[in-house]
Amino acid sequence: TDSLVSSQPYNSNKALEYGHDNALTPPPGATAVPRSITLTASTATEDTGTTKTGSAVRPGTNPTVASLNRVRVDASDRPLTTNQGVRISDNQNSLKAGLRGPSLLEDFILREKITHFDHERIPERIVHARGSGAHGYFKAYDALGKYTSAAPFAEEGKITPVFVRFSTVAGERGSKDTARDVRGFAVKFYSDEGNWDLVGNNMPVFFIQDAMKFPDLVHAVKPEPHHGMPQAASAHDTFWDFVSLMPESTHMLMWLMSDRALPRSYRMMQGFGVHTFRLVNEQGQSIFCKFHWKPLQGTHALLWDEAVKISGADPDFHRRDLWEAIESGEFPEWELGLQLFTEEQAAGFSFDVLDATKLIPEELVPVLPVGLMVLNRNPDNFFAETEQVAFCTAHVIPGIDFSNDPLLAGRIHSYVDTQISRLGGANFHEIPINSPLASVQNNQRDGMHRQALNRGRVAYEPNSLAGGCPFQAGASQSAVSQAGNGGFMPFPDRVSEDKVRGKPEKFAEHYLQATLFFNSQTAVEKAHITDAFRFELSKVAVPAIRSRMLSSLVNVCPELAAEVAAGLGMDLPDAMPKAILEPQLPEVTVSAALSMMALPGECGVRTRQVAILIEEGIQYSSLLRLYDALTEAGAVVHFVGPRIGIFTCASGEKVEADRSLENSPAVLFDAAVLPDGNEAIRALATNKHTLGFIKDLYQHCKTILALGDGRELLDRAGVGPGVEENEGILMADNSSLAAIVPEFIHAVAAHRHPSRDPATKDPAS
Ligand code: HDE
Repeated sequence: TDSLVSSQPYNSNKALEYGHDNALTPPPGATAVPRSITLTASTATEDTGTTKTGSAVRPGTNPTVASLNRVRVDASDRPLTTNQGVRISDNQNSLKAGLRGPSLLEDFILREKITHFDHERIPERIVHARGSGAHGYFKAYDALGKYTSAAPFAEEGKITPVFVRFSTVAGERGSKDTARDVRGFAVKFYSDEGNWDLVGNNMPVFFIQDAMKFPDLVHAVKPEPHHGMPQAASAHDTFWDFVSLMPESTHMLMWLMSDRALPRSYRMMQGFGVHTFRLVNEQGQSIFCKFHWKPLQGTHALLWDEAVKISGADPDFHRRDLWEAIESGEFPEWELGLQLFTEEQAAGFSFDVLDATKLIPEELVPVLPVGLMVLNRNPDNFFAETEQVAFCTAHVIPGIDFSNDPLLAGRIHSYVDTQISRLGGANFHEIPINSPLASVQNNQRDGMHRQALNRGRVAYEPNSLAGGCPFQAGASQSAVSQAGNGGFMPFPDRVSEDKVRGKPEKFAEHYLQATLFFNSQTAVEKAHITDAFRFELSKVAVPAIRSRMLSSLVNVCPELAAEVAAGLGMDLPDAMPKAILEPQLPEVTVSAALSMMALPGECGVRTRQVAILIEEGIQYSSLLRLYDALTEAGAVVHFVGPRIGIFTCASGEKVEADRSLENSPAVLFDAAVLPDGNEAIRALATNKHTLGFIKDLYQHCKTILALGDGRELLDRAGVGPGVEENEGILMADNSSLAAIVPEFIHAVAAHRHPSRDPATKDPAS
């Protein structure tokens, strides 16, 4: 039949599923759909299925949708075939000589299936193996031609499609999302002048100053090679041995021990290009630049105890969060900002801008907002897109150039190189997720898995047989070339120095910015940093390593070092000798932007997960009111029962629990409501999970609203008499409910209530 011999190898229906190819922004109203993935209390009946998440929302699309069409597969109404397109009659039984006889070697169908399966895996990334990705777009606020000729900034309002991958660093591909770790923040811009990859992290500095040390760093943090432990954790001897011997890592260690290493969501972290880059304009003038991504969702973190428990309850916590937000139309957004500064300014700074262990305080060079990135489409296929995407710092476009940061130099080599073995050869740029939207024509040929059909007999330049094509584009900054049509020209940075192995003088100062970072934190953030050092070092078996690290911390802040030492039951050692005794004085000693509290976000309770506990006999009307108010505000409400399924309220209505206390512990929620209803509360109190659930919410400083009898659960959970005096613990009965709802929503939007944080009260907690 026609459908079996279709001339269209790709998914011809898929385009409809994704809307118009030229629809670059989400359809109107798409971002305003409440994320209800549960049955609404008002419509609950036994036979109603759950509403599909975000079913009302069509993911927004961009030109990458069309470019990927050629490889989209549509199996609907089509038969199973082999890879050669031969229809398969029986996918259950191998070919045998008789029903009980031997299987036959000629069974090419079985052999093809098993052989393909045998080769299904590719090597995981050396670092950043665990990650999640999404499509979206970048929109420039203004034309930036004054600073750069880079295509994404060419015009006000210009839209460039992007693919972004977030990741942890140390863990293997299947490791938990909530490890204490740096997070990767890699953005591929499919610009019309070629692909530009901005491969950054969620912290603005790095452990080391020179690429020469990267393999050592990674060998130290990865599972120890003799026994392969621990997975996705820096809390072990080899890591702390290495970093305590490398004082240049101290500043980054402060970030790693801070709450930045435990993001609540990939959507709630900043991104940084880390290195100093160069922008170059059409006239060939250059300015130094640092890239910043600021999440409009704000910066929020997990507590360590939460992170530990989530890693058991939902190891895919961040992957799920990103996927569900995008599916539901809650498209995460980041503002791109630039710190721009001249070489002359840089020369005057107390630190070296080529040193990736240093940041430039925003008080010294402000961040100029230049555009907005929106992630609005989940991948079709995890492997084909998120796993095969190849980010390379070498992928720059005219207008973007490198500085001489020696760490960046190593990266320019490493990323292309690693893809060659990871993705099986030099043609990884042809994998659909990696191929540019800009056209590609050159004389590179052949290699494993080549897809392009280069035509004709000419594969060299210069040539006359192909009319000299493809021809050199010339220099974009040259007066003779037409503006914008020239090729990539490196900035002609003058070099006249001896060839040496060494470091510039200012690289030797290792502590001032670690101190700046610590002094810029709020009390509770400081307490968490202290706790994190204590925890990590308590896992280090060799006392000399602990002691060496403490001696380094003395140089950052003697009080911090003393608290950590006390927590380890150790004496405080003398300060580690410094490499530079009289460093230049820092320009800035406190920088508000370094605290996570500086970016609370603009999203209120949108996408916040709120649990409403239910049982047989709960009081219905108050729940309904809360449910409606919360979903209206964009929160995701879950009814959590002692089991999943339908429960009957005191007044006869039915409510369905989509989660249970057993399958969804408190750490998976941002806030909870304890229901009203005498009998229900008595039953809930006897459930073995309820009181632990409430204790965790309380300990983790989350918002709790107790309705009527529900407050008895707080007493039973032993969260303390006078608990209602605490921030974020709210009580209401029927008459006061209307007044308390906005207060509750406000409290949930605050993320958590640090004044309740035990870390600030008891350092050894
Ligand atoms: Fe990477 N890094 N890195 N890195 N890195 C990789 O490339 C490397 C560094 C970062 O989602 C690898 O494709 C060297 C800094 C991210 O696919 C590898 C050095 C920063 C990702 C590699 C660094 C990063 C990687 C492994 C020091 C923040 C994941 C797989 C000279 C600015 C990208 C791969 C993704 C991945 C090398 C240091 C960020 C081995 C040699 C600094 C976000 O090539």
